[in-house]
Amino acid sequence: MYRTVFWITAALSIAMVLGEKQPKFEGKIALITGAADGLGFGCANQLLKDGLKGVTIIDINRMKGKEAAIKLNDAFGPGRAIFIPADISNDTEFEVAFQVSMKHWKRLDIVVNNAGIVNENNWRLAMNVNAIGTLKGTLLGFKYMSSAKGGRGGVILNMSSLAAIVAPDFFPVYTATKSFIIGLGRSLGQDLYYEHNRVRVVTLCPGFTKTDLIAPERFVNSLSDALSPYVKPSALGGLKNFPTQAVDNVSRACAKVIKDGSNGSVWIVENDLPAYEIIMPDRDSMRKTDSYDVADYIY
Ligand SMILES: *[C@@H]1O[C@H](CO)[C@@H](O)[C@H](O)[C@H]1NC(C)=O
Ligand SMILES: *[C@@H]1O[C@H](CO)[C@@H](O)[C@H](O)[C@H]1NC(C)=O
Ligand SMILES: *[C@@H]1O[C@H](CO)[C@@H](O)[C@H](O)[C@H]1NC(C)=O
Ligand SMILES: CC(=O)N[C@H]1CO[C@H](CO)[C@@H](O)[C@@H]1O
Repeated sequence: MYRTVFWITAALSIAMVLGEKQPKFEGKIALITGAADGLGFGCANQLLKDGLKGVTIIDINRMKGKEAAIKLNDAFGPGRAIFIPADISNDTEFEVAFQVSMKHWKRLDIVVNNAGIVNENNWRLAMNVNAIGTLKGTLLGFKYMSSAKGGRGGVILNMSSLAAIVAPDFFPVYTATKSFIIGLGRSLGQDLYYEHNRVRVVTLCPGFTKTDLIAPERFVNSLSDALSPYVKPSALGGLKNFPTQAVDNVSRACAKVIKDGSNGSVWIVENDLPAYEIIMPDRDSMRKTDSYDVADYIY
């Protein structure tokens, strides 16, 4: 509770200091995974609204993916969105999707690694999609955008989750996969890579958002009670107690962080408020001061 109040206050004050700048993406091309619906679709929609020239939607769901491209072309004009079906946990399919996108648009400026699932029972699949899929997407983003490899540079946004920061008890595998994304982004986002490749890597951690992922019945069924009978009740309590936010508001945060996020930066968006950047604490400040016994040091 205190934490929530703190974050809201922090978010409000940062929002007031920064003001709301309108991001602009004229002439730019984005590739977004898991964009047939939910956050990925919302982010595609927002980037086009902010002037993006074109978007490639990657998704495993062919029917929804096609519909998504049609919806975007209806809203923003023909030829603004294409759909390429691919399973991002399959390296071959994922890379072919990048190649087809490059052939079509002749350029790439923004990659959003958004595809993610909750599946605590099939945890290997969750790892493959959320962690390995994002890593592969990041490496492909570097391959096709790096100025060291003939590209123009660009931005990679990896979708993590507030779960990676607060570690709720009801989905440890999801939490771990989203933590992987933060670690990768913080390391790969540093100047060592940025100066060489001109590819910024930024990470966004949304709180609970009104997508299919958290429709209560589906959500609870994607969890595992193998290690505790209280997992599902805890999750239902969590859904009730964590405020859920609108996709549109997270989509605005997506565009903002792509536009303004510095290399390696990590952002939270929650409670329908503007996104705010977080700073990882210095490790000395993380030391629990009474965690050792003086006797341990005397021989
Ligand atoms: C990956 O995708 C390719 C092309 O669709 C397919 O031939 C291959 O069997 C897939 N690999 C796996 C492990 O599913
Ligand atoms: C996200 O960003 C990090 C840092 O750039 C990168 O290492 C990672 O591969 C990207 N994707 C994931 C899932 O972390
Ligand atoms: C987005 O957040 C604002 C408050 O910041 C809220 O008034 C609005 O309803 C939210 N958008 C949607 C679509 O719910
Ligand atoms: C060029 C650039 O923006 N570099 C920044 C990358 O991130 C580090 C750490 O956050 C900054 O110190 C650099 O200025």
